[in-house]
Amino acid sequence: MGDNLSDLSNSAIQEINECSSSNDLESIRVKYLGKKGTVTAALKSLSEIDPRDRPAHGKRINEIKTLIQEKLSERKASIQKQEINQNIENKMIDVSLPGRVNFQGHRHPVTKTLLEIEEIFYGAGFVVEDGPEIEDEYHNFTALNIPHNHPARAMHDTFYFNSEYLLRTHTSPIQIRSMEKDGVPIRVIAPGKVYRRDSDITHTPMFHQIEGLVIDKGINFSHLKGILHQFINTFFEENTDVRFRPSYFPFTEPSAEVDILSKDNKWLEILGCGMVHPKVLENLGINTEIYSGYAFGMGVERLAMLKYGIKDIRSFYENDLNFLNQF
Ligand code: 2U9
Repeated sequence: MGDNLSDLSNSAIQEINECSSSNDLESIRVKYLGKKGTVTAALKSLSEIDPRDRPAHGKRINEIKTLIQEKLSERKASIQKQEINQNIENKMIDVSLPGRVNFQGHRHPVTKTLLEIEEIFYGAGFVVEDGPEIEDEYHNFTALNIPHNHPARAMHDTFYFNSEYLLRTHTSPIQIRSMEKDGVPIRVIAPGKVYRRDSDITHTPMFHQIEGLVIDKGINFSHLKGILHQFINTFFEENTDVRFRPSYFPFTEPSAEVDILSKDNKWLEILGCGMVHPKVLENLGINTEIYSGYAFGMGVERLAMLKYGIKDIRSFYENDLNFLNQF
């Protein structure tokens, strides 16, 4: 019996010492000290032994019980300490690791180009004007010397809502409205979205234009050439060769298209311009004996394509981050 008790005590202590988790330690407690545990069973079996040996045995079993309890609580404390340290270590933050990179957004290349163009004209004394994208056919066409049945109406591939309202096909109506509001003299640029039923490598149904208009006493074509040379050299950041090629627009007379000489010696069209047609001024009740003016218009996407060497205008509107992040 004595040997059995010693074995019991030794194996309990060994198991406790070798145990490394709170859960396993609890299993050991149940195994020895639980209701059906070995030590409990030994105490219960005291009644079966010789009554003269009972006190000594009882004392010995109780000593073992106390010893196991002590060892259990010692081990429990040390395991808990270990587990806490382990926890701290697992959750430790390595402050030397590089931080998470936050995705930083930026302006769309078309917006960037538009603001850049605006800035150049703002610096040359132009006021920036805004206007509605849904226009009536008077402000989009008639006031600009494009009457009903004029072939230019067909050229514009217009999105119509009904016989009167449409999506503006150019930003010119902004300037008509500016003159209706403030009269002349006027020196404005009109940037914004315009819409045409057109889609291919160089056309999207929505694109951006910037138009300019100057009406004052004694304005002539040399003023127009001066401002456009100044703009082109600032925008393309170098001395660019420029040529003015005769053209036709219903709202300007004479009219011209402006080309720049590319690095591979090709003339590239970048904008259109001209002296404002007297009919347009007369429509607004402006005395053409006193006032004259020039106007110009350019496509913002086209200018961005020329500046950054982009081949397909549709890439601006595909939301491909690899494309957009280049800018
Ligand atoms: C008023 C009078 C005249 C604006 C002008 C152009 C020439 C022109 C095109 C450039 C490329 C349109 O985006 S594009 O396809 N524009 O060539 N625009 S003169 O003339 C005006 C504007 C307002 C009152």
